[in-house]
Amino acid sequence: MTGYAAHRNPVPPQDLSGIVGHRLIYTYANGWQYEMYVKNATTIDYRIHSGMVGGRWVKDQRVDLVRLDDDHYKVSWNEPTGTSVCVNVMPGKRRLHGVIFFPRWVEEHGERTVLYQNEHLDEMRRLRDEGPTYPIHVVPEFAEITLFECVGPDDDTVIATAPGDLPPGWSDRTG
Ligand code: FER
Repeated sequence: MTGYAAHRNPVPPQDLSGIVGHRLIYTYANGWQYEMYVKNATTIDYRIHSGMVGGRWVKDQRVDLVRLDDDHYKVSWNEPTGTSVCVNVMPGKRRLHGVIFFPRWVEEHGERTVLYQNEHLDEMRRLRDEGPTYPIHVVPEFAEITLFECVGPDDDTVIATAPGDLPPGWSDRTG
């Protein structure tokens, strides 16, 4: 057994109970307001209250969720539209950092993605495959988490309404 470096396990403890089953509402420094429900360890539902694709909403998006450290999680995924997202979440600090990687066609025609995506999955994949994909529009922004609440896992009623059909001021609730 020579020539092989023994190495330590790089994975920190993966207790996800501090984020699974929670709803977050947050506003990026560019003013875009998002809501994410961490439905379980592999799934999110979300709504986009304002910004480049405000009005868009999605259920059951499969994600990679990891705990990086105390009060620090990372959620990463790729959308049927081709958009990729990585979000670092620090609930206790009410701090978040997201990087969104938009394909060129979404940057040019974001309005085509403003819908309840679950009813248009084949259309989104077709638009993704038609492109254009490049150059990718990279949007890295910090955000303040204005609401962080435990609502319990696997609840389909947490995000069940289009962002535009909520009562006025609904996303302003803090806590
Ligand atoms: C986020 C940033 C971007 C987020 C979702 C997106 C739920 C999705 C973007 C898109 O597909 O248009 O923080 O959180």
